[in-house]
Amino acid sequence: MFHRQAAQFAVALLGFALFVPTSLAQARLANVTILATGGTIAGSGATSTTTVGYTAATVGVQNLIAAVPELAKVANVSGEQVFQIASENMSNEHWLTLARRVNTLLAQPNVDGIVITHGTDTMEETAYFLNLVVKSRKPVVLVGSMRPSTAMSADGPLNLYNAVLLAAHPDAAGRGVLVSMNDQIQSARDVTKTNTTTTDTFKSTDLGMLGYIQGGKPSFYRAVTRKHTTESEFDVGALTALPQVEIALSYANVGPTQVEALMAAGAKGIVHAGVGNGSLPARVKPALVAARAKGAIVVRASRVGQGILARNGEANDDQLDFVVADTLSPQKARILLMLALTKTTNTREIQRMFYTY
Ligand code: DAS
Repeated sequence: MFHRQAAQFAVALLGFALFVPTSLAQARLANVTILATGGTIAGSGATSTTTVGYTAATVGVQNLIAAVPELAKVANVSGEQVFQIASENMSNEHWLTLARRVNTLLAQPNVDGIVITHGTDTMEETAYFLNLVVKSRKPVVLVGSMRPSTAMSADGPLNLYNAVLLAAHPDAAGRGVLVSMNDQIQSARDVTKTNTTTTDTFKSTDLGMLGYIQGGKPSFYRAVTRKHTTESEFDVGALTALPQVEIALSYANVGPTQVEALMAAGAKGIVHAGVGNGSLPARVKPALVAARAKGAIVVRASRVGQGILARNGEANDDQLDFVVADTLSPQKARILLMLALTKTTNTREIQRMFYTY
């Protein structure tokens, strides 16, 4: 009898001895919430070689987490399915919902970081929007994949693992919203999708990525210089909608039709994606002048993709009362102008914002 009790006590002691370190280890891990929105990372195809022509946004967040059991070694992970969409369908309303959920979660002391799984088509836009409205220094990391989860050499699982370990790492705090793909760390402000299908598609070209993730460790080599998150003057708290801002693309032989149609549709701001250094084609300029005269804010941007959009360079912005986009792409200039219009219609103030964020 005594021997049996002694054996039971020994087993219990062993179990406790094993339990304590495990629970202590778990207790030491950061708490990371994964907010799933859809995209290819949640996509599935008919065969293992289907890397185009698959269906995006079919796999739920719990299955994404279950597919990478190694996540439990780098963070205490929980998941929420916020949306389940291909990101070409992302809308202003989705952004407001997502931003509110992010800010609510990050205000909780038991949430240390957030990973957002997202389609790659508009990931750079969602990332920049959140970069301007998240009210926390805690890490927010967007991640996606270029191959569906069913494909040979799918990039989603390792991308998700790296994104979670980045969101759990103290070095990622205070750097603005991050995009983590292909073992690289990019800033929300400067990253853009550069290839339709390859896994190295996200780049920050001229201005450079922030660092790498290698062997389960993030290493930062540069930092962003523009304001973001807790330094931002923008707040989505009370907003029920974002002002309508549209983009007009210029090209050889372009006419005024786009600008006129966008104004007729109620645009409060027009981003002109001009050729070269934001040049205004002779047939488009009058339409933009008319738009300004009706109270719309006009931002000169460039379709080129790199470089500073020089104020008073290809047009007399002082005289036209236009704003220039600095180094923001047309799609990101649209986001900043939408948020700017929630604060002011003063073009000098808006130009300051384009030189600040
Ligand atoms: N349609 C693309 C999207 O959802 C798929 C992807 O690349 O994530 O953005």
